[in-house]
Formats: sequence, structure tokens, C-alpha cells
Amino acid sequence: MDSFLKIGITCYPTLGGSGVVATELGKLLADKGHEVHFISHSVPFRLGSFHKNIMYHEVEVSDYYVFRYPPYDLSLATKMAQVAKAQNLDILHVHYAVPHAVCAFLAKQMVGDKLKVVTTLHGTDITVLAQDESLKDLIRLAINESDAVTSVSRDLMRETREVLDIVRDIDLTYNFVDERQYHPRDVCECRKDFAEPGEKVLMHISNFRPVKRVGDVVDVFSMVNEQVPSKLLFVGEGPDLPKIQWKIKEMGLEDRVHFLGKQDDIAQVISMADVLLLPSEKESFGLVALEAMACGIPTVGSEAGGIPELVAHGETGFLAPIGDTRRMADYCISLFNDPELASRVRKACLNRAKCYFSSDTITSVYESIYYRVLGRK
Ligand code: GMT
Repeated sequence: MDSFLKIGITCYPTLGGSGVVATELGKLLADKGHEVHFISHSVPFRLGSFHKNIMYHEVEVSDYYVFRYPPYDLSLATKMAQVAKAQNLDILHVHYAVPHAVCAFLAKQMVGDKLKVVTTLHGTDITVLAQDESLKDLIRLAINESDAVTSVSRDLMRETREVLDIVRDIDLTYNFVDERQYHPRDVCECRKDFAEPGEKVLMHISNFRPVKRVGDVVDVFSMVNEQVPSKLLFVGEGPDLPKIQWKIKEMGLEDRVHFLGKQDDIAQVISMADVLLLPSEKESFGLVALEAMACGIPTVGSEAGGIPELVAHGETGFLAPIGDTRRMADYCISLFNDPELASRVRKACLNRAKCYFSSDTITSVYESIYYRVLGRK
């Protein structure tokens, strides 16, 4: 029987899929009996209620007058080392390379080799930041010095090797969802607030960054709506939101589109959709498509990055080349006009989420990586 571990976790606590995955993983590890210490600048937003095996350690940043920029990274590295020593941590598991893997490297220098560092790469830390010459060498160092490195898709693994010339082993750890929360919900009542009976609901959930190509979402919706009366629901906020609101106005679609802003209970919201649109330019995994899949909702989107590893084209959704909005719209229309296909795809979604992306399977993969780096196989 494996012994319980003391695990430090650092992630971006307030935004993004990487923070969600890190927090959910911490909760599941705590449920299994491990002691989990979150080390960050604020409480992870998905942490939820008290758990006897979960502790949170806040990083306080010194703002001395000589600092033009308060050095969060240095304070984080020091806090990681302090917590590791005080709590006798076995593992420091950092999500997102910048600055977390670099800080973990520094913490390990302060603590000693007994502390093992596991780095999970999530996407933009490689696909965007590792292309930046001011960060590239530092990210390569942090990856090479980690005791284990994991990637959320094969595509991200490939890109990490290519961009950073990395030759070391990288483990594949797909993202997962907690099925206690992500399952089909009965949303008949709340759906009525947004769509008439007989109308279809298309949904897009993101941080509205250019990489999400939210303009494509509007184009796909407009083509679908010409043939099948539909509504478009947007969830989330971000820099491209004003541009999208303007585009919708220009296209005269205002009465067919709803903006729901940021939402906590994504499983409830997503269950109102008939299809999730994810036409991203880049997406190392696409956690939201898995959240949808676990609720029985198919994704229509692009073939970018790791999306094809998650969405089985023709089975749990439909993928087209990036920017091919006509083809994406046609896929939605076929789904909406063929109830048998829609029902088959829904069942396949539930089945695929359970078989390949279950929280139990992925948590066990992470645990085996921890035991391996500790030499406790
Ligand atoms: O989607 C984002 O831009 C946020 C970003 C993050 O750092 O949380 O998401 C990345 O990590 C997610 C969790 O592993 C992945 O599901 C997303 O695909 C990935 N985003 C990109 O690659 C653009």
C-alpha cells in the first residue's frame, strides 16, 4: 500500500483552465488521503469548502521603494521553500511554467534535492511564452531541472520539444473533470429564459482572448441561424468582448445573443447548450470541451493543437480547419437536423469522457509520477 504524500501545489489561482485543473487535482488528492498545500497569492477560486487535508499558504509580496515592479516570483520561490521545509513536503507540483516552474527550481536550491518538483505544462506557457526570447532559456532550464514534466496533450509535448529543443522524458497527463460535478443536468426551466421551444442553443465559453477566435463563433452562429432558428450564449469575459459585442450589433443579431458573463457553475450552464463552439487558433487541450463532453454536449470547433486528441471527430463532435466557419456551421446544421445523430453523439460524449478523461484515472497517473520521482514505485 502506497504511503500518503505531502504535496505543495502552485497554480494561477484566479483564472484559466490550468488553475481549475490544479485545484481540482489538489482536492481529489486530498480526498484520497494526501496532505495538500496550495501556495499562491490568493485562494484558488475553485477550492470550495473546508477540507481537513487542504491548507493554503499566501504569498506576500514586498513592495520596497527601490522596486519598480514588486517581485512576486522571488517571494513565491521563498514561500515555496519555507512551506516545503516547515511542512516537510515530498513534492512541489507546479502548473504553468512561468514563473511557477522557475520558482520551484529556486525553491529546490534552498531546500535540497529531497524536494521533488513536478511541472505540468498547460499550453500558452509553451505556445506563446516559450517563443519569447526574453523567457525561452529560463523556461528550458526550469523544464530540464524538474524531476518530472507532464503535458496535457501529445501536441503540446511535440511543440515543447520543437520550440525549446527539449529531449528529456515528458509524461502525458490529459486534463480531467470531476464527474460529481460534471454530468448532464436537468436545465429545462433555465433554458426557457434564453431560447424558445424549438430553437437550438449554441454556446461559447472562454477568456475572450484573440487566440479563441470569438469572431468565428459569431460567423458560425449567423450561418446556422439562417437555416435553424437558434440562440447564441456567451460565457466569460476578456479583451475581445467589446469587439464581439460591436460585431453582433453590426450583424443585427442582438436579439439572438445573450452574454452571461463569468459563471461558477459551468456544468449547469453548459447543459443548456446543444453545441459548444471552440474555433480556437491554438488550444493545447481545450478543457471547456471536456466539461461539455462530460455533460453530454458535443463540440464543433477547429483542429487546433490538442483538440483532436480530446474531441473524436464524427463521434463526440466535429472539427474543421482553423477559420473554416462554413464547414463548422454545416456540422452544426447536420447535428440539429438529425435527432438520431445528435442522440448518438451525446451518448458517445458521455462514454468518452468516462473512459478516457475520468478524474480517477488521471489522478492515479499523477500519483504514480509522484511515487516514481520519489523512488517509491
Ligand atoms: O485557455 C486559456 O487561454 C487559459 C489557459 C490556462 O493557462 O489556463 O489554458 C491552457 O490550459 C488549459 C488547461 O490545461 C487548456 O485546456 C487550454 O487548452 C490551454 N490554452 C491554450 O492552449 C490556449
